[in-house]
Amino acid sequence: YDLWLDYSSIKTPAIRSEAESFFSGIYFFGKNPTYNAIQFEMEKAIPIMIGKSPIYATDRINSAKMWLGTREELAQVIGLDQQMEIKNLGDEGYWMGPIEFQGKTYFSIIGNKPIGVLYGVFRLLQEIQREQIDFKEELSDSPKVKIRMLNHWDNLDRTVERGYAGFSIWDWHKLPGYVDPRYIDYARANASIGINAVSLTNVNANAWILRPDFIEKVKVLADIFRPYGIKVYLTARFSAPIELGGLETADPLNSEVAAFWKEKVGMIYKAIPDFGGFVVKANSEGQPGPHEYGRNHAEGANMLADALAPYKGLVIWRAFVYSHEIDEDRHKQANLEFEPLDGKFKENVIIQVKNGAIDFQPREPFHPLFGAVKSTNLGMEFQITQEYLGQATQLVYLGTFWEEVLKSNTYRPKSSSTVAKIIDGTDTGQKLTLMAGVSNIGTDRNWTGHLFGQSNWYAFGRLAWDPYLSSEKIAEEWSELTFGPKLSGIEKIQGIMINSHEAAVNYMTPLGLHHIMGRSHHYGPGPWVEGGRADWTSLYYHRAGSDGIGFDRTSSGSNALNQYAPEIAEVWSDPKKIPEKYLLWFHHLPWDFELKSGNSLWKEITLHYDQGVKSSRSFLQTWQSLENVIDEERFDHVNQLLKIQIKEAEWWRNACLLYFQTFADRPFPSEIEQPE
Ligand code: GCW
Repeated sequence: YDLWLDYSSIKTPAIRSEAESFFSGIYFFGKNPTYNAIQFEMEKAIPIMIGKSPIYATDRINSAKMWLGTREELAQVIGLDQQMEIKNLGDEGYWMGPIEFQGKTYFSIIGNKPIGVLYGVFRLLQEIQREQIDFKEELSDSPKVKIRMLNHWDNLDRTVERGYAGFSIWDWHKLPGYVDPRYIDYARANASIGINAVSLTNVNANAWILRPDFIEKVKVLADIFRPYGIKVYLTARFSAPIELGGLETADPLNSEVAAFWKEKVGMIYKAIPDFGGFVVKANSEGQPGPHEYGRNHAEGANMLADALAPYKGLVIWRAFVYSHEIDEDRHKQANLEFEPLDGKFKENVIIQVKNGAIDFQPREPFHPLFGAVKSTNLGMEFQITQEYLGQATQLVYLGTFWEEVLKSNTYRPKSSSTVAKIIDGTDTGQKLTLMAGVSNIGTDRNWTGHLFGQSNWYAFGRLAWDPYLSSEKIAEEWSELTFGPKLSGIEKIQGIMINSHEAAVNYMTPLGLHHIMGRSHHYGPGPWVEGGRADWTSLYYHRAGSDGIGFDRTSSGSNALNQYAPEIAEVWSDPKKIPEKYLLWFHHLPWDFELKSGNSLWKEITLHYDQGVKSSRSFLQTWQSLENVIDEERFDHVNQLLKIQIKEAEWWRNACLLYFQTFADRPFPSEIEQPE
């Protein structure tokens, strides 16, 4: 339950005694709810870490040993100009280190705003917990992305779309009267990794959330989250003017519709003065939107943006749009709809783009909208919940995958551009930057169903803060905070994490295969799924036949490749040059096509599936070698789940290989375990 905030006793004597000394004279230079949150956290952490309660200093010189405050507050003792470096860290950054003053050393944490101090304190506690702090060193950091947001796909009846960890933690029935302590722990966890925004409700939205009685409930959550620097957003159902307002239309250009939204927004800001804004899914998968009225996404988004602008609220409009009525490769639809609107969105609109063009597949090449537009705010949407990645029974650490996406070279707007440099504004100049992650949180005691699901929540927060961090480093941080830095064999846990995503891709969708999972629940294999709308069938995506397998997205096929920069289109359109992990995403190739290894495509597919199973078995073996060092509860939990994971890997391998063999009409190579 305590996540990575599961504080434990510090073993290194030097760190322990220094911490003890500094924590015996904590002085806050001001008073505000965020400092209260800091105090609350210290009171939780410090007694466990050093066996003594924190002591607060009554004066800033004599009894103080640790100074906490903003740059301006600290100007009472040290000049503002001595702290110029801190100024450049922005509203949320922090600096920490020793300050010498009148012959005495004060370990200090300074931000430009109280929230920076809170982030600094969390960092300090983590460094101590990992037993690697050097109190003599200076340390500073600030976030590279402005809005670091969780998207909950939580329904008002507490079911969670694509949620695998129980029910929604938002207990609408008992709110506003009953405040579950979990809300505070949720805020602590998020603040400890820098998440500063949360959209509470499903993007397949229910208009009721915008009713005054629900806003009263939302207000309670917003009030709890505020000291932790977290802003609340809600999903807006585009047809709410009809459903709630009694209007006959939701046409964004209709004045009554605009008035409806203005009134709603006004009502919300009266209750929640720092409300973040709306997240909107429109004209996708049957959701209402401006297209019903012959209007485009910009006209829809801008109408809401106008209502929110007086309060500095934002519209986060999703680019995940596709419709089977459009006879185009689904891969292409977002670019087809959004590229022509480049420059037409108001400045308080951000277009939130999934990492890939299809839908959170186990592996996807980056979305071609990144780099394709010049004057549109773009934000990233990752999926933390493992909809297509084994849900809550499989250990799949997503840090490595997200790092791969963020590091992808887009070649636009600059030849050196990467996805990270686009979404943090480095290469685009974009100020309003966003990274959103679809939450994997629910009422399960451990929050995420699978213990290692916690690592994905953690990794998301860290990458949103700094999209250039290495996933290995993040795995190190999380595992040390979760299991203790001194756990012998901790590097084995990190090894499992780092290899887990590639393993899942191998036994699910190797070599660029995609969307071949069970229909609609997306759990387990279903390459045979057919019937109904074409783009919800597996056949549409893998296109296996006696002539070969894969989706031709080159100029002889859908030409989706053309939506990427010419440098990419050129290389990837050659099946001999494209990174093989994307091969069948873009090419339809004969079973005998020769790969870099010298193997035929058929053989290579079988080897990947087989390798996936082998890797998952090796994870269990490694885990079991840690039986004596990990507590029984967590050992058993993961042990049982890894056994399920092996079964599921075998299920994937057997189902996919036996199915594809009916087209390939070739034997399985003798070196693999024969599927049955
Ligand atoms: O991944 C798909 C999911 C839908 C989801 C949709 C979306 C919220 O299968 O459940 O709906 O994406 O992102 O809008």
